[in-house]
Amino acid sequence: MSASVIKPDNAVLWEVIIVRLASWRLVRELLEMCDVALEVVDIRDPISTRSRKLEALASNKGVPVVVVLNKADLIPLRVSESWRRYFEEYEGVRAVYISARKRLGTRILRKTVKDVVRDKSPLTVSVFGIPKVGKSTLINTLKGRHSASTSPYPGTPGYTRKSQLFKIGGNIYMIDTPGLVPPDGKDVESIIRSRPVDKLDNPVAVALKLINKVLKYNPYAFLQAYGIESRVPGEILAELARKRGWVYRKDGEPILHEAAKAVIRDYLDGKIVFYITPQQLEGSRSDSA
Ligand SMILES: Nc1nc2c(ncn2[C@@H]2O[C@H](COP(=O)(O)OP(=O)(O)O)[C@@H](O)[C@H]2O)c(=O)[nH]1
Ligand SMILES: [Mg+2]
Repeated sequence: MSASVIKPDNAVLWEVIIVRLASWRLVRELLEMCDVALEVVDIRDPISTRSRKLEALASNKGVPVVVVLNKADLIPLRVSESWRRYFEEYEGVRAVYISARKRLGTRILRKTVKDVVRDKSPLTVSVFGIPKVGKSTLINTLKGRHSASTSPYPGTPGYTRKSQLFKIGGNIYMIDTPGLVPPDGKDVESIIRSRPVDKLDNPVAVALKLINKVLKYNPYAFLQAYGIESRVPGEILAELARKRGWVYRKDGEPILHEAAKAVIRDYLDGKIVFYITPQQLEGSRSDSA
């Protein structure tokens, strides 16, 4: 099929499909090359930002996984600790919490990596995870201050040949190309990470879902972030649009999709205070849609 056959409105979808296929291929290649897989997740909602498919692939290949609960600077320490215990005790997976941005927890991460593979030295680790969990930030943190930035969309099969190994302490080496894992699941978390915010089909619908999720765990989130008292998702979007001056010139009506994109971006950036605890997760298992 030639590229011209693809209709413009399908172009984004095609892009997503192609990136997905290339991503899994790269993930498999990286798994072949490493001794330990670091699965980076967002500690604010680790269950929705993990990839069961990645974990299954790693397990099939006999590669141990260490779950890296990243962005711990955004949540209380006791909650970070309880997530670590949840993964280790309840799921039987090694887990560490860190802040890649603040460079906290990397020593315990190195120690854990050595611990899961005791009989091998040197060791090679590779970093995996869905978009926006902090893979690149972690890689740069582990490499040190003066490292080059990495490409967000590795996609070609030969890509890993261009990647480099970095010594990150002891006898541990890291592959500097992150394994971008396509998000799975129908959770709103997967949707907002499946493509750039500007390319979402219906940002308003997605933002409404996201606002509902946030309010469930933090009723004050939008008061804290924007000074908006309403707890009605549609009203929150409308009020944010008006506050920012995003209104149609003709009739002064709020431009909801602009507000929706702002909310999604602020959420991904950690500007909206939100996190789930393992205890809340247990409570919401039955009623989650
Ligand atoms: N607060 C906080 N933000 C982080 C941390 N690590 C990454 N981020 C932010 O999360 C966003 C995505 O990070 P990036 O490394 O590009 O994620 P990637 O898509 O997985 O490579 C960026 O805005 C980072 O600054 C962290 O430990 N704490
Ligand atoms: Mg990246």
